[in-house]
Amino acid sequence: MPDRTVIVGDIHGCLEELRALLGDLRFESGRDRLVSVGDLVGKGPDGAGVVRFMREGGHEAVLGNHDEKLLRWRAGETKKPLSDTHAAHAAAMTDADWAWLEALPLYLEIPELDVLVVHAGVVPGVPIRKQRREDLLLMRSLRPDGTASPRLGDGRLWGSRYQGPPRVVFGHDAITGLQRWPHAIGLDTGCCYGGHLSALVLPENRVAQRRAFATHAAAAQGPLRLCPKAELSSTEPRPIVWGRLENGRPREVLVLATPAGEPRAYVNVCMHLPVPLDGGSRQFMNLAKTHLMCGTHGALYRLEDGYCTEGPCEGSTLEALPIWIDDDGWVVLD
Ligand code: FES
Ligand SMILES: [Mn+2]
Repeated sequence: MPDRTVIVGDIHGCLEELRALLGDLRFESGRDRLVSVGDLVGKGPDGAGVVRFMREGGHEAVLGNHDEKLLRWRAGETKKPLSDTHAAHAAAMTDADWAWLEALPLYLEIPELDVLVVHAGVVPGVPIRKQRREDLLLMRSLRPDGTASPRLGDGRLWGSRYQGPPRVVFGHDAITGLQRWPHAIGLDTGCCYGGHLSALVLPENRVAQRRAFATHAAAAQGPLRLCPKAELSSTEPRPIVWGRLENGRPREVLVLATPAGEPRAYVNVCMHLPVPLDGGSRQFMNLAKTHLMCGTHGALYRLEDGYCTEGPCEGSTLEALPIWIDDDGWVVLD
């Protein structure tokens, strides 16, 4: 049995912070055991370096949703293009790194400490072998009916309802941050966003933290699951506040369907002057409902591609955000 087991929260490519944290702890390979809650890659500077560090050190991890995203992309299971950081991490990985990532389990039991490690969470009362894969990878809260939701605000944080045993150690929720529940502890403290890298040190049962050396990723949220595709309309764009504009102000996104039924998401800022298309009126389209329209000087934008066909900014294009349909038919904004 190792002297200490160190379970570290979402690393997201923050290799330098990981090294520093282990240095603070005087971590010794061979004597101590290092386990990651997953999400080794994406967002931060060096996901491939983190994978290599874990692999070469003989350390352990469970699979996170961002790790899975790379694997699915590599296997050709998703049409959605990778973000720039994910693509850079994927490009820097060796065959040995891929093989190691592919072999990661969805959960890790450490019976001698009465601990279960998962990436996102578990549904209380359901044995670990019966948990759904997507819940283990994505859940954050429990709806009133007890089912898992990947979102915050759909109900209670799942850890608040979990009775144990075993004690569950998890990550995935940088928005909530450090979570200490009687039988669960959440360790994602947003290192890649300029927060902290956190680790639970057992059996001491203390949390060690290292402040991020930099803000590596924009403080955007993870993917936002919006609604079933069928609920999108080509005549009534749905305004959603999501993320921030470059000037730090909240960003509004108009989500709609093209006449052919394809989902699109455009930032609600005119290409002529930086004002919202509707100018506060909540009328985003022309009267004929064929185009998005800027109410200030009447610029018309095509639904298909955001291209301005008429008006002072003719020839420019609305800023589009990546959007795709999840396996369950939901529209996801990334
Ligand atoms: S500000 Fe939108 S068309 Fe002029
Ligand atoms: Mn995650």
